[in-house]
Amino acid sequence: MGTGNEAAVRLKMLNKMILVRRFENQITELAAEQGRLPGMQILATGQEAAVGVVLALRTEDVIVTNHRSHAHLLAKGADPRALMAEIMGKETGVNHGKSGTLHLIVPEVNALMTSTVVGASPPLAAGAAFAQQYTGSDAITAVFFGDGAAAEGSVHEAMNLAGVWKLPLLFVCENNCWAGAQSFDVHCSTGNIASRAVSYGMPGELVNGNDTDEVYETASRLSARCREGGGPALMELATYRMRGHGEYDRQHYVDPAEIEEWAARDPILLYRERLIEAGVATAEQIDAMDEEAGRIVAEALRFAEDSPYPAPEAALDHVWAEAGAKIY
Ligand SMILES: Cc1ncc(C[n+]2csc(CCOP(=O)(O)OP(=O)(O)O)c2C)c(N)n1
Ligand SMILES: [Mg+2]
Repeated sequence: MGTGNEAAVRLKMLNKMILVRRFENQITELAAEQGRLPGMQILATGQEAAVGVVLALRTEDVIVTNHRSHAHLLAKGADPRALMAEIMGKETGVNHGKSGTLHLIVPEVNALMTSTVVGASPPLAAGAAFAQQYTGSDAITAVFFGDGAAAEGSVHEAMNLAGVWKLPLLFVCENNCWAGAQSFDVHCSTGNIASRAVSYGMPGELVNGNDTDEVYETASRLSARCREGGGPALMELATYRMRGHGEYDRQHYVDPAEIEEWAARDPILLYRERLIEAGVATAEQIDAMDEEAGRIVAEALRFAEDSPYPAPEAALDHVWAEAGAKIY
């Protein structure tokens, strides 16, 4: 897979994945220190190949995501400085410090909503896709949710509605083998999520979620179908949550051999090797890319740390939108 993808796109995907890993490693470090970050820190370490979905989209396309959102948002073009500031609850953050780490919204890049309510993102995304269909827009919506979320009634309702109304909506289930401390086989009777698509009259594809090219190619194909009026589609990324549910979680319930096995399938290492082998980049060029990502993250941290907290009197600003206001 993957040889058909253009070199520029492949380099961009690797670049984004490296930035996401650097960004989240920084959060891991801060989360281990007392009092540095407010709230629960939830990371997508090991799931970075999901950037392939976002890079298959267009700028005007909308994404709706969940609590494990950093890869999606950075890939869509969110500014790492404003994202880090928001995670720290600062005034210069993407939501002026009001959303904190779990409800990040970045309207400038059409990242409409991050919902930490498990299973809430797909119905919200159905609304966005309906708006796109209703206004005759060319844009589509992609929604990210977990394997655990797939068991929620709201997700089935959103899929059914999208199927009935043929909404331009790409459902992206990141099956990372765990939902909190519950393993996939405990909450899913069918062995995979993708096969449920047939119940809603849409295509469903199970892809290797650690293979960036495969993720990108499938997302490109399915999103084109959504855009051409073919209705919704579902893709399931078979991947792995390399860290605990949140940074507080020591994964005492996980067999260490399982983590080791998936570490050997690290999407960034695999993609790095593949691009070197294909002559798309040299090891030195990729190392330079990594160093640059380190600088971007260090600058984001400096910016966030130097920023003030919001003034108490600003607490009610930006809470309501005027009726009829365009919010994305
Ligand atoms: C409606 C609801 N129920 C429970 C929770 C608590 N909770 C937060 S994340 C999570 C697990 C979600 O698992 P999954 O959808 O697989 O996403 P992952 O964390 O693996 O990315 C749970 C149970 C919640 N936030 N919202
Ligand atoms: Mg999960």
